Amino acid sequence: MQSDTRKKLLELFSEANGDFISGQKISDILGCSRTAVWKHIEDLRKEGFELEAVRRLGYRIVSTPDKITANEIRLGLKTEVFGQTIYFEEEVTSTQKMAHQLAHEGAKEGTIVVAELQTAGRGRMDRKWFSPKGTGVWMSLILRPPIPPQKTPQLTLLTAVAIVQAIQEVAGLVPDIKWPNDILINGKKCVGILTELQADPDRVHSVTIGMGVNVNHERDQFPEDLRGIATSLAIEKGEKIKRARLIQEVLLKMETLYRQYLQHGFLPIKLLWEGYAISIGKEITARTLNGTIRGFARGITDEGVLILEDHDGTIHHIHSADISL
Ligand code: BTX
Repeated sequence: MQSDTRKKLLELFSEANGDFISGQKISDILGCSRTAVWKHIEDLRKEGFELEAVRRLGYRIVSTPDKITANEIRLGLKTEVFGQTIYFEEEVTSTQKMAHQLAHEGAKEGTIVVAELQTAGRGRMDRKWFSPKGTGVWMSLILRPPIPPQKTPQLTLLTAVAIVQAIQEVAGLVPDIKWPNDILINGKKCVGILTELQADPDRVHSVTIGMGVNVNHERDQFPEDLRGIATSLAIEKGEKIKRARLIQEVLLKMETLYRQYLQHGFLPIKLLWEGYAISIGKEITARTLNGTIRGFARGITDEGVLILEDHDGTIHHIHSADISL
């Protein structure tokens, strides 16, 4: 369909606000035959629009497709900096990889890279992140915080709080955070966060925060090995969520928290984070590169490091680990 015909047709449906428009009216306004109208409607269906056709009444739009394009993200974005520069790709190996390159070339703070599909999405420690087409939010955000490199793990916790708040706002679900970067609903992971930095020993050049949110996956869309441990917002909510809307809200919450963080430090973020954390006060197992420790999670330090007390009463500071409850 020619893009101006498509635009006119979408405008007509938008003005109709969910009501029927007769085929005759569409054909008059678009200046084409009734058969051509029918073809245009079929084209929209192929693009993911749900349209109802009723004899004598005409056509009405039931739902628009859940596409994420740069325009969908921009329309209604309430931030000042985050997401104001958008790189959108239908397919990338990893948004992190592309964002690193852009950061290296001098991309501004707040630049985002978003893709519909990642062929090599990655998690921490070179693990894989399952990132199929059209169902998730696969996004990387470039930051240039004036903080020393050892403080960057705090940004992972800040991101977790922002995503939890955005999910609450958009989907009405209340997820839990498991230190440091898992966001769970009903015990299953629906979000992964990967914070990577380019830095000298005393100065951060850029931080790239990768966020993967399972939004509209159905249960059988997950590969078998993830089915028992992963979930999506749609599975938990029982209905689909508009991904562009979620992206806008994540960016807004992140920008607000990031400003607060630069002005007042980590304490306000830490307090919010503790309010969502499930592991604090519980007995947990931490698998680190140096071995496994079992004990009680006593909290996090002002740096965002996990404090673990083992059964001998020894206190361990855990910088990086996988946690199980
Ligand atoms: P992680 O190392 O904490 O989690 C990775 C582990 O999570 C995998 O080993 C697997 O068991 C499980 N897993 C893989 N895919 C999924 C999924 N879709 N849902 C739930 N569990 C899964 C978490 O690492 C950090 C992930 C960041 C992903 C984003 S997407 C945008 C950006 N680009 C990129 O390449 N990575 C980030």
